[in-house]
Amino acid sequence: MKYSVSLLIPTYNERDNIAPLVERIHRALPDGGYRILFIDDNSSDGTAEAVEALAARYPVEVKVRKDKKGLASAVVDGIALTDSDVILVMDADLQHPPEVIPSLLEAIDSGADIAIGSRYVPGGGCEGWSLLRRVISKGAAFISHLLLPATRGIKDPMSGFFALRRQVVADAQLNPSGFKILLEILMMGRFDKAVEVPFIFVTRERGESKLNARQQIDYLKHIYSLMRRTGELVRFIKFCLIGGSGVLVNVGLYWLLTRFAGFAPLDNAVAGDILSGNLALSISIESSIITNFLLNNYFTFADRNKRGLLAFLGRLFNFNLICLIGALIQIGVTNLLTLGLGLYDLLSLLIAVAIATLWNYFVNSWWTWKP
Ligand SMILES: Nc1nc2c(ncn2[C@@H]2O[C@H](COP(=O)(O)OP(=O)(O)OP(=O)(O)O)[C@@H](O)[C@H]2O)c(=O)[nH]1
Ligand SMILES: [Mg+2]
Repeated sequence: MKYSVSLLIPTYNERDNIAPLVERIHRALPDGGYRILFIDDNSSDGTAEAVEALAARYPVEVKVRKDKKGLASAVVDGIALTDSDVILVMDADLQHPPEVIPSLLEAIDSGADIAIGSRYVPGGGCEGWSLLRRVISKGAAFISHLLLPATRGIKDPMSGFFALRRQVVADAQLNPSGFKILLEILMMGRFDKAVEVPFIFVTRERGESKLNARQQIDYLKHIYSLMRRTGELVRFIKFCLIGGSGVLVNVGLYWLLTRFAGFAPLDNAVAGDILSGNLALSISIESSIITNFLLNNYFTFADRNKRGLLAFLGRLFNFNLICLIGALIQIGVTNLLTLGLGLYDLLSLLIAVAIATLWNYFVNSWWTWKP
């Protein structure tokens, strides 16, 4: 029998939450048409038995996995074990209010491929979070926006409360680690329209949180893995290699101009020659910016290369501006580290180059070559 929506709920030691959760879902979806699949990682507190005790009265079942493979992988297994057209994922601990489920399903009905329960759109929020947890959560979303450009349009890519059409993940190679299954789906799935539906992430009343410092590390590993699998890491490496090629253009052209083209080298300049040497320097710097721009435009960001002369010139202008600011950052950091902190000058310069490269890459990727 086919149900129109499968609710996938990963559990680990959530016994006392099961009955209140199922009852609230039942009240939120009075017309039925859903089935709940709990994916339990062999909880020791009798979570699976609590689900089975409800099976006579509600459309629930539980799949118990022998090993504790984690929340995100539980959802992937749940997707494979169901066949409904619509899938909804939520936590078991009632932090995701079941009363929001109809709004998520309505969004899907109205044409969204993914409907995300979002804490970061107007009307959404987190109840009782410490400042530290807020900062960590916002910081995590920022890291995702920075490193995984496809998540930029979504304010809460870390949410664990969402609904989607099965076709979004039908051909996707999902291989998540840790907690953030939505991130995996946003990056690896196929969809046109994702919408965010506000909800308040309430405090857990029963059972214990499984969130700990290890999850933060796992999160970073997951981001890195997604960067690798979606080509974002290769993009960054290309950008760095092109940056290196720019140094060659810069130095090489200065050498050509001052040794063979009549410009005066700066090292043995007499008063009037300083201008000539600096002109050679400026020409070589700008030339390297232009070659870097062209290579990045047709190589690193070929997929974001909007057509048209005006757009091209706009990008060239942005790139110049960002590189100029990058150069100022480099000067500032080198001075700060050497004069302020007494660091060896070449080491300061190396650190400054790394910081300026990150600046150049991320601002250009965010602005010049907008996805
Ligand atoms: N199957 C499975 N489920 C898990 C695992 N870890 C956590 N869960 C479930 O995933 C959901 C979210 O876990 P929580 O510990 O509540 O994490 P959180 O909501 O981000 O953090 P808190 O706000 O502190 O509760 C809950 O339903 C957990 O029972 C796991 O290793 N395997
Ligand atoms: Mg929780």
